[in-house]
Amino acid sequence: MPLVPFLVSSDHPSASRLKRPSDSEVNNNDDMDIGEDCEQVPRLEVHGDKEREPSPAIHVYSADHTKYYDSQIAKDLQKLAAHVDVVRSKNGLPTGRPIEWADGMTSPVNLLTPAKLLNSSPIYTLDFADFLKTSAKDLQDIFCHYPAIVVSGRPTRLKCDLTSLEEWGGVDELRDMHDNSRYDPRWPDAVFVRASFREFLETSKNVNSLDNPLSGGVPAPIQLATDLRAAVSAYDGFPTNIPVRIMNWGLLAKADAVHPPHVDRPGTCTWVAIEDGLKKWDIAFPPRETEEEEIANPAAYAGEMADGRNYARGWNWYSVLLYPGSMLFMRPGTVHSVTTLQDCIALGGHFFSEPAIKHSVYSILHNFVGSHTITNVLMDNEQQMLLLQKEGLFSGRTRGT
Ligand SMILES: O=C(O)CCC(=O)C(=O)O
Ligand SMILES: [Fe+2]
Repeated sequence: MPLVPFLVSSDHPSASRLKRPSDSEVNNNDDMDIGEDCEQVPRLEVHGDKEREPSPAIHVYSADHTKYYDSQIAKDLQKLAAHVDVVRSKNGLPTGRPIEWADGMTSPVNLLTPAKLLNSSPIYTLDFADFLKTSAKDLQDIFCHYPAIVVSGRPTRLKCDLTSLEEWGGVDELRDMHDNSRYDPRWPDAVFVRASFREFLETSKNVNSLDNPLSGGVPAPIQLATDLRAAVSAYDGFPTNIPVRIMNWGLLAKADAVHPPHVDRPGTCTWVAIEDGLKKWDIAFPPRETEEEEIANPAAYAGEMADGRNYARGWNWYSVLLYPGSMLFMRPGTVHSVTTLQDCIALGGHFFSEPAIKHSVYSILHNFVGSHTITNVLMDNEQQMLLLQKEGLFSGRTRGT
């Protein structure tokens, strides 16, 4: 699932922390009367106001600076936008509204002269055709140097509609979702509702549906996912008793859904690919000069990160516009927050990657130290799997050639 630690309405910046059962807890509770448990979670009231105040526009550029979108976004994101602008200015990148954007536009515009990112950018960008041509070894080398990679131009197929959602399972089946219009700071669980995909499409409320399991048909890109490479039979001699679990999910979110700062499932890299709609993906990186100390320090992944976005620690935030065809990779433990700008359907998942294994280890450590602060996911199957894979990963046999 997509490790969705905290959920909060766009109107309420201080995150309500929602604890969810980890996969292992769910598995261990097979005998539980699930029906009874679920009755406590109310049904989504499909019709109702979005309860959102308009606020000034935020300027969002795609990672490769070829696209721009101007969004009216919740007030609590203004401070983040100001920090993003400071980082952009420091890197010699444009801020504010480009001449290509006119009032009333509703889709991203292409920028005529995209600015070049400096080499010091933590985000590497390339287009899908180049991504396919790049060898696994070269991509893994890129992942060694860049904590985030954004690919653009990946072909898409799904739409935010019933036909596409039928591929994800019963459209009338009830699922856990978050109705952010129910946000109540005194009762963080108030946002949990049960709703079907059909109701999700019908409602105009600010709803986020994050844990939609996908079959194994959408694997993590194998160039970077050395855990999957390890499983490929072509790797003769790779111990067959090493478990590899497919960790894929689908994201479905209404415009204005905000997901505050968090890190994903301990130890895993994340990939996400937008099929339809728009997301502003905010990513935080420690300053280059203190990077090694920061990523090793559990304090940088605790309350200060969740509540203060580590501004006080000098972390740099980048906002990236993800649009249909965008595909993002993040190393384990990458701090991010997400705002859905237009109703969105996306695919994604987790994987382990040998070039980022140091970050897996740090991420597991931070989650162990701050397990109830920064993520809701307990040490579980994935960590056990990682330890079991360790021998194979370090043998070098999984590294791309
Ligand atoms: O799309 C979202 O709102 C959040 C996605 C994400 O970061 C996650 O599920 O972990
Ligand atoms: Fe996440």
